[in-house]
Amino acid sequence: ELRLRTETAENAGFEPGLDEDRRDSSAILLIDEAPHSSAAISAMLRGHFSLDVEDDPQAGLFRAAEGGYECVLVTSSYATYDPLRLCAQLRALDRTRLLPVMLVVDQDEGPMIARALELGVNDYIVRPVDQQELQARLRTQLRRKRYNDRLRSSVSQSFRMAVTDPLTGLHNRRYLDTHLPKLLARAVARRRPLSVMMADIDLFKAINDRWGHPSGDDVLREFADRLRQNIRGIDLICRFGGEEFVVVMPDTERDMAEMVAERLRVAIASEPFTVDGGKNAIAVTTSVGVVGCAGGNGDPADLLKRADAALYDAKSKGRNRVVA
Ligand code: GH3
Ligand code: MG
Ligand code: MG
Ligand code: MG
Repeated sequence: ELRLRTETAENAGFEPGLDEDRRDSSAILLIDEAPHSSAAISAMLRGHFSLDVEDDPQAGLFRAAEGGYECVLVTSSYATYDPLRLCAQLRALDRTRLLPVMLVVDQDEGPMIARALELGVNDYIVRPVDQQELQARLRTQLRRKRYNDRLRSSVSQSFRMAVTDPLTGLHNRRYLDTHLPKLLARAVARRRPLSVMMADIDLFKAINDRWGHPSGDDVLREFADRLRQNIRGIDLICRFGGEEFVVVMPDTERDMAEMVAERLRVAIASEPFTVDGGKNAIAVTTSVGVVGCAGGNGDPADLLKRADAALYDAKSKGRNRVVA
């Protein structure tokens, strides 16, 4: 459902031929070793695109990798270098993998074209180069890149949204479900400790009942902030359920996790939560269950079950406490 919506929105923005006049400010890098050839191609593009020329292939590769270009134009007029090798390198580097690459070939270089396309070169043009054709082919590559860039950023935004809890900005349970198994497997494989803490706000239903649901939401947001402030950056924090939070702490012995949990408990209980834009202050406490996985058991479900049991223990012992 998410994906469909994304594609529809993006397709709406992709209108070939409608989105530009004849000038395009996109930066193009021309890599061409032969002065006569690069001068001729430059003349066809100057004033229409923002063009940089590089005569050394290796330097050209570095420049492309430095970023800022929307397309790379490679010519086959090399005396000292295999243009296909350059194209292959442009495809192999992370920084240039997604850059459109266009190849300019001589008329008798037909066999090179198939190999170039197989390498992932996006398009080619055969000499003698026609100015209109070159510009049109470039524009197509630039348009396609813009479209792909937009799509990619919206896909990664959709992905972020899918694993983020909108109320608190913390990771959600879906994120935990995919990452806890990985973290746990890594801990077991490296024989490193890993601890999990499960925190649940005490008598939260009463807070909602007394102060209203929006104030309850304020409490949840503030709780999430205090969690972030008291947990290391490398720990995974997630809103597990309504007023229940799970923290996964890699490389952390249970004793250490218990201290972190106690620090959190105090950070919650010691300072009332302000809600309704500062109008009301609410005393909040939390109960916390802490478990460790000392080597051995790599079952995430079991770890969460034990954390839940410890939390239940903390509740039944009177709340506002940590059970490890
Ligand atoms: P305990 O100390 O045993 O945990 O008691 P409790 O009242 O906190 O536990 P219970 O599970 O009975 O109540 C949790 C409440 O959290 C009930 C539910 O309406 C509320 N809740 C769940 N999600 C949200 C939310 O997003 N916003 C608000 N305001 N309330 C929520
Ligand atoms: Mg409950
Ligand atoms: Mg609760
Ligand atoms: Mg609960």
